[in-house]
Amino acid sequence: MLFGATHCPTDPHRPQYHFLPPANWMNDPNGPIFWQGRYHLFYQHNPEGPRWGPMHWGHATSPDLVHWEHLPIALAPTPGSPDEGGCWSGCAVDDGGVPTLVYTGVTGERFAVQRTCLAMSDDGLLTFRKHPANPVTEPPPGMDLVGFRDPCLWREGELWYQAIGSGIRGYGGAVLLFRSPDLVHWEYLHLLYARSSEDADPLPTGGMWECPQFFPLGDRHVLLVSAIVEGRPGYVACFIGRYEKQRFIPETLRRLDYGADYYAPITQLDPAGRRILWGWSWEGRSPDAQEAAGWAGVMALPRILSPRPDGDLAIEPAPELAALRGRHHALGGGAVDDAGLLLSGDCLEVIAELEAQGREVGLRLRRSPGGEEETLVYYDPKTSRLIVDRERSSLDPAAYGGVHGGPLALGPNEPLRLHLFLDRSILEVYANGRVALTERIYPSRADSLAIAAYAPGGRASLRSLEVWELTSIWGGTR
Ligand code: DQQ
Repeated sequence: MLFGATHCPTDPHRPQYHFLPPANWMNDPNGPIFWQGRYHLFYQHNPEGPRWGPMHWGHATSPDLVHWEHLPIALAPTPGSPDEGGCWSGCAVDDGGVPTLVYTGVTGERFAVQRTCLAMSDDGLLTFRKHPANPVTEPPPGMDLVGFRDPCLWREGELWYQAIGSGIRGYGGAVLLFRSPDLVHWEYLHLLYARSSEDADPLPTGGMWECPQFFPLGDRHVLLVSAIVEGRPGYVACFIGRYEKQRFIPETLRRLDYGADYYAPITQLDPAGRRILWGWSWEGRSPDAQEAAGWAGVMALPRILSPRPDGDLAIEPAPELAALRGRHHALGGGAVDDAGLLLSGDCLEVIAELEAQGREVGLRLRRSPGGEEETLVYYDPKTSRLIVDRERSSLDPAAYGGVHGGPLALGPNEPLRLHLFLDRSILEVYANGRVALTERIYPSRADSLAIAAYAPGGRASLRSLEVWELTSIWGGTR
């Protein structure tokens, strides 16, 4: 089944192996679930245009986590109902054999009324009926909250637990915890966790938390929240800590992804027990450019989260992505001049190992022959950071620049191991198994395709370089 897919081989910025709707707007991934042998993924979708608007749940399915088919829209706002203003984010659960979407119904002026709703499928996730008891959860009386949305559910024994993204007015981001025997009747317990917006050590986490994700990983629990900082969607905060007596006690806090363009992730447990992470990569260009393109929003590649021996989180692209590998190019080790051409392309997977040797080293991507356009990905030993510099990614003033990065402390003999996925306007960078950065770039020149070494004023010592040309996920519609 393929419903009106337009995967535009002629649009130079439209990704070919990242999931996105046939057209128009997408934001958060919603309700990922493995059901009767297939992956199902839903997403916040405005079918009316390439801008945020009345929220629907778009829907797609995959046999392998990699190749996707579009399905009809799963949820649309129902006039006069608790979701008349939109079907906002949430999750999907298996309620004793009935697949059930647990989502945020919004109504009221400026979407001020936010409550949890349910929708069940009786035909294996093709169509959904909304529960007559909707809404099933609303803000506890007496709490002064700035939002109440994005339910995340799990089971403990016979009971369901629901975490809700929120913020306590005048204090900071918060996650509320509810409990239910049947998904319909919910009792408010207490805060799972809240943090002052004044607390900036090591990161400020703002006044409202969207899309909480709470799950065990190894011998710890992880809480992910998409933090609204200074009034705008900011970044994904990742707390690792303990879960005791239905309360979360964080021990560490980091950003989940150090790039500029990653938000509102949701996770699922697959049949093998892996924790799969989906996230939204918003556009890095002006709203006018998005209107002109006719589409906005890309799903970042599925990532596997696992515990690291040092207590941190390992973030790796799902191994299933190897199914996209087409032509393979391998370069042996050796010294390469700065800006020395290695390969070229815009739909590639790259695995490179470079000696760090106390100097800046990395790769130049989407470089034009004269270097007028290029994106830099490199390790800076002075600050022990991995950097993506997109200040010169595009000559188009509609594209946003910026230099972004995250901490990467390489051991004395540890090489820089870059695993890159380049898919036209989206770049995903994974480094040494522990850092991920998602960035959007829009080179304007048709010849901005080269991959070259980055080693300012010297030579890069390359241990190895492997490149695969990746194929489209849309069954030959590339
Ligand atoms: N997007 C949804 C909300 C969520 C926000 C609305 C996060 O449910 O809080 O489209 O991007």
